[in-house]
Amino acid sequence: MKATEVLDDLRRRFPNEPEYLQAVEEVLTTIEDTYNEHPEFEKYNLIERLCIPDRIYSFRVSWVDDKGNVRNNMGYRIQHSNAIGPYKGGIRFHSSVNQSILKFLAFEQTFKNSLTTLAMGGAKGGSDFSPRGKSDMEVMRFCQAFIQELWRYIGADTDVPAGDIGVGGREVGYMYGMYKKMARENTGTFTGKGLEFGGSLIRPEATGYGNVYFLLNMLATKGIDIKDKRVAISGSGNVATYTAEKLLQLGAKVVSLSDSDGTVIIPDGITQEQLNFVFELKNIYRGRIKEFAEEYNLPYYPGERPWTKVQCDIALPSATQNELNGEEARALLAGGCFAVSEGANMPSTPEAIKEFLAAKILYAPGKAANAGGVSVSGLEMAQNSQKLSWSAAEVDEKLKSIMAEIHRQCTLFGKEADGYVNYVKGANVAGFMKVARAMMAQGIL
Ligand code: NDP
Ligand code: 2IT
Repeated sequence: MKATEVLDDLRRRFPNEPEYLQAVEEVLTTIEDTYNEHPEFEKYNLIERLCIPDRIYSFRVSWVDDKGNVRNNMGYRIQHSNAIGPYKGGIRFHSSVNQSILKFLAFEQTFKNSLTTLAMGGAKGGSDFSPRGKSDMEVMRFCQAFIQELWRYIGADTDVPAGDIGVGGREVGYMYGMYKKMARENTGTFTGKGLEFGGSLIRPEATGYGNVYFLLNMLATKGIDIKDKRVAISGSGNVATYTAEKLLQLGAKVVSLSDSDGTVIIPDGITQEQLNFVFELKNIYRGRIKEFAEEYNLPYYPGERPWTKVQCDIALPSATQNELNGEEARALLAGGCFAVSEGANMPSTPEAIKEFLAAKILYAPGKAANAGGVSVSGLEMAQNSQKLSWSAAEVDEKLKSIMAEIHRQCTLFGKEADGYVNYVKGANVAGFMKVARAMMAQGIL
């Protein structure tokens, strides 16, 4: 089948999975020319095999809350592709989680991991459990119940989960603890672990820092200095806060943060003291960004996203999928925004992407720009295998060179006749070709 025929077929078979179809459409429409140059791929029905996950585990997770009520959530693990290495990808805990969202994330992860230069296949898992408002004990009981079901399908050389929305160091610790107990092994299945039990330095920082490193690579192609640039960030979780930290170190001005309740604007740019407050608020007190706005008397917009609320040179969406639409993209462009680099997975809607590409600004899709997180996860796996731990400087150096290499691959496959680099096409073609070659070499599985 041709790439577009596969897409039509998937639309017919999975009509209730809009996020999955959105991610697949973006990839298939950009790799079509490359695919058509390889008739051998069609013979092996490679595209269809690459779009449909290898397998999906779904299960009920029952746990007891602090009041003694029995609660039930759904749990999932999508093992999308292990063509180039063990299944690898995060776990998301959020009330919105469903099979479509996890299928889109596992699909994206496969291409992202391919770009990292490391040997990792693609996977994603999660639950519609929301850690918001839950006590530590409730979170622990949930994580334990989730792993009692999942543990038999994962392992250091088969499938290695990590964090994502709603899953940070605390949740990984609880899950890894139960995994180790059930599996009777301590080989590092899970990345993002605590430093005391096999975690890697720089893993918490890696996605945010990596996105900034990718941005620096893009800016360098135009000779632009990041210093004093106004940067709008959405979200205030792991990715957003470490993005802000790196930007601050480089002298840029972070003019917004947000959460699912609203947006705070920091007109003159966040200070180190203010950022420390956000880190503590989010990681220790698990508070809301509104409390940060109140503490420093900053403008706060309930229910709003940053994009139309503040002028910026650069936008780094770092919260969730489809959080930046066509209208917001137009507003950003009208305000002079010249670079967008995605910390989140698929934050820009297809309409927003069209606007960015038509305006020929620097636009990096998540699968390239946010690959620093999973890259350092890969480095954590390498350290675990060696029973060694590397210094922060060593890991940071490797992260920088991986992001530079991803940028190089995007440029190689994404440069258009007029010199404009289409990073969407570049990332998709580069990610696809490696996985496709590995699949061809290994036969029909
Ligand atoms: P966190 O849970 O640490 O933070 C998520 C942030 O986004 C929070 O501020 C949260 O607000 C906000 N958010 C989540 N869902 C929504 C929603 N539906 N609407 C509006 N705001 C929302 O997650 P991460 O920082 O780890 O993840 C952020 C993004 O980055 C995700 O797209 C994730 O897939 C991606 N990513 C993460 C990596 C990692 O290493 N952690 C690696 C690569 C990509 P609230 O607290 O109110 O929910
Ligand atoms: O979307 C992502 O790349 C992640 N959530 C990180 C995955 C990982 O295995 O570190």
